[in-house]
Amino acid sequence: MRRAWPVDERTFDTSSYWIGFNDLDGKGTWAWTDGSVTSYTNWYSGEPSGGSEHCGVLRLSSDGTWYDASCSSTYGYICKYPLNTISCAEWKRKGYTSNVYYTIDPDGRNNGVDPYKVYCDMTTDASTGITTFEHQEANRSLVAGAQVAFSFIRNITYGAKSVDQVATGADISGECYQYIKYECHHFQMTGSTAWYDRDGKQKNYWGGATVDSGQCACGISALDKAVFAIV
Ligand SMILES: [Ca+2]
Ligand SMILES: [Ca+2]
Repeated sequence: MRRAWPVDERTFDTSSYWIGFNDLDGKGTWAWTDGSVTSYTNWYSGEPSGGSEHCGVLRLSSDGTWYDASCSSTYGYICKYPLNTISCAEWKRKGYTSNVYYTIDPDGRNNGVDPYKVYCDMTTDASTGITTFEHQEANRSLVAGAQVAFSFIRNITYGAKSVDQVATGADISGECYQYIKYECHHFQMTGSTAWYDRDGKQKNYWGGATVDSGQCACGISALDKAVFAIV
């Protein structure tokens, strides 16, 4: 059975929505825009009233029942899309290739975290879609006046998404990465700087360094040179 789809009322300032149901075939047969015909309808009493009205509208003010209206009227619209899509990669497999926001639910419908919107990069990698979790710290932060170790702290948040939602999305990903760049000068990194993972565990290694090495990339490359010198 086909039902009316949920309406995001924040998106449209209107109470009527085109639903893609019409009888424009000239035979008076009501069908969806993809050509499919359904036995399920939800017409308001007395509708469709016909005449010059050939396009179906859903009205929130009438409990979501349908009316036929003139196809040239301006209303909001409701689009059909697959439910239970877990990632941008799956959206792409389903044929969606635009770089826009999509709704994903990494741990499945009616299970775990609620669905949420992410930006899908469908073009950088031709073979898959990349799920992007945007956060508020994409730009450099000026650190002023922090003298004591660990005295400057920056929390990273991902918009309206909870840590569990982001973590669930990361957990199902084949690869997942996030850059944290440390650009301070004349400051001792070891024992003075750290980042914290989703569980609050302190991590003391930085970009390009081995996990838990307590190093940054330049520390690792300097170590490599020393080893080669000995050999
Ligand atoms: Ca009507
Ligand atoms: Ca879920």
